[in-house]
Amino acid sequence: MKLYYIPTTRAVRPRWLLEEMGIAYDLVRVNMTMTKQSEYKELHPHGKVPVLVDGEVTIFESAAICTYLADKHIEMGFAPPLDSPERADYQQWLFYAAVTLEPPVEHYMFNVLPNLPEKLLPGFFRSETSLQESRQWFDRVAQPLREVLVGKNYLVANRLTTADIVTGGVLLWAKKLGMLLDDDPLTEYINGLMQRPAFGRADEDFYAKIAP
Ligand SMILES: N[C@@H](CCC(=O)N[C@@H](CS)C(=O)NCC(=O)O)C(=O)O
Repeated sequence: MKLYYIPTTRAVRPRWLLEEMGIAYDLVRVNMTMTKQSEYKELHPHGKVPVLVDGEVTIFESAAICTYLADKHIEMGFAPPLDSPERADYQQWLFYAAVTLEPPVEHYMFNVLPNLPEKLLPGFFRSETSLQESRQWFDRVAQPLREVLVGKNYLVANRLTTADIVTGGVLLWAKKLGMLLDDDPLTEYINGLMQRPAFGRADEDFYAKIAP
């Protein structure tokens, strides 16, 4: 099994899950030049990471890779069984993380990262107002997450699932970018996830790259 990977990116999510699962994989470190070559675009049409190649299966999109792995090894408990009532909650938080929680964090990041290509964020979108708007946007969409996590370490079934890994992947960026205050319940949640040994192994270079 091969995971195409760039440190500090969304590729950390499936790597973290693979480390939690303890299954063997080859980490293929690429860079943003290699991902734009036609050979790589056969794996990922947009030239992005992560991509997982597992035998006959080639799959991209970090959340899809995580759910693929969790379902393939469902006996390991990183996804609730298909017929369990927890499955709905699990899918809800997974989609929420990828579709609702991530956009304001990405928008904030684009505003603070130096040297971002103009095509990704034209200069006129980069402003103090835009920064504040993405912070308010994040605070608003994160509220249900704060509420559901009261008294809990994990989102679903009182154990780590890929819903936590994808949500954690988004909150890692939020933490790294300084979007989380110390007294935000999300800080306690993400700090707890980061203490997991598998996370440490997956994110050895967490602070390596995108620091301004
Ligand atoms: N929704 C996709 C986003 C993939 C994505 O944008 N990956 C970024 C890193 S986080 C990337 O590969 N960027 C390289 C580039 O644009 O050249 C996912 O979750 O996998």
